[in-house]
Amino acid sequence: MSTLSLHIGIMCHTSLGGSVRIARELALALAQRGHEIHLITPAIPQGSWDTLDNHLHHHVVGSNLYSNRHPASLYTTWTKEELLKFTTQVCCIIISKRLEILHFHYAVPFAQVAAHIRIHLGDRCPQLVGTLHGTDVTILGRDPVIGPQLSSALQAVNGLTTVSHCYARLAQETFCLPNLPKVIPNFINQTQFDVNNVKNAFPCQHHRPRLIHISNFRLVKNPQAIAHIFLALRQRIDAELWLIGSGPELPAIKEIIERSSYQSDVTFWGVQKDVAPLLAQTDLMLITSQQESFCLAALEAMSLGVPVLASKVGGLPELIHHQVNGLLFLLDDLPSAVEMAVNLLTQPTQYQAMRAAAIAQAQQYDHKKVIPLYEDYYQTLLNNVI
Ligand code: GMT
Repeated sequence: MSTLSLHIGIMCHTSLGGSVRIARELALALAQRGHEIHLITPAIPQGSWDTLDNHLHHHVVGSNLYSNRHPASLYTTWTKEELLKFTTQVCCIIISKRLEILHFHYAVPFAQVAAHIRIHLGDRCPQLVGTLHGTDVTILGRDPVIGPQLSSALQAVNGLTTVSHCYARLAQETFCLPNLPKVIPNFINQTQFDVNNVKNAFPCQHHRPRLIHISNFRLVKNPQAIAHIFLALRQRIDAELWLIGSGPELPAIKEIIERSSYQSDVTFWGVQKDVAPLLAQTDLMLITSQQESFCLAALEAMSLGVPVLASKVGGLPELIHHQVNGLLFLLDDLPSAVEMAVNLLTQPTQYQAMRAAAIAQAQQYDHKKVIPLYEDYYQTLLNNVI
């Protein structure tokens, strides 16, 4: 379907995490394809956000709602005043910039904002699109108070998407949706995660196996299991662990590591703006999440030829095919995870095959393939085909 240049608003949080990354990358990619994009956030972002396109405009509205908050936490418990102020300002942007589409990423509180906008603007309301990313479905959607409110707010939108088939089914069930949300998977810009292009910022000689975990270290990522897997593996083979990111569970992991004899084998890199140069120097990514709608970090690793060992939850089996392009273990079966990691890291032929398969799989999720799916979806909504 060919797409005319559209005026699109994209609303997202500013914390560390995949939904924000996807919203920003989508905004930039759409702007580069000639659409007029208005990225709308409730705060000044953590770190600098490069907005390298004339068609991309960033509006920080509300009262800088993220100041003094942990960079990994999603601030979802807005007061009525915060909601009203944000909604009023977004309505002004919609009218002054003639937005045809307003697309929010993460349901709380943006589905409520969207529902209010529909009431405020009536016939002048643009097409409202929402993308459900993860804990907005699994944790907030199941909350006895927030869940029903969210369900009702989602009735106001014209279109809903999710990032995996598993989450589409889960969202339909959780929110009693009449239709399955459209599945548009997460994506990466392959040029940023291309093993051939990554500038080796920290050149190293041939190294012992290096495991990596990248996350916002929230409880849902079950990150203490990373420490347990690594320490059990380390007793069997010489290896090191790199931890990238920050979040509420990080101190607990540090404590586990510091109590062990392998403290010097673990590097805490903290939050990194550009993870690709580090990721490219590692051999296996560990994911231990209790829930995961997609796992963008896994896709980034695969794109760089780093196989992923992950818990078999949520959308992960749609990306990772066990024993083909990565490894899956049953949640909490840490001994199996250790066994699989040791086997893979000690069998070069199997490792090379899995690495090649991971790269091939990641190529299916390049932004050049996925962004047109969003454009088509917008166009379909504007044509009132849905
Ligand atoms: O819902 C969350 O936990 C936060 C959210 C985020 O903003 O990082 O993460 C979700 O969205 C990402 C982008 O679609 C997905 O890659 C993550 O799998 C998903 N996290 C969870 O489902 C726990």
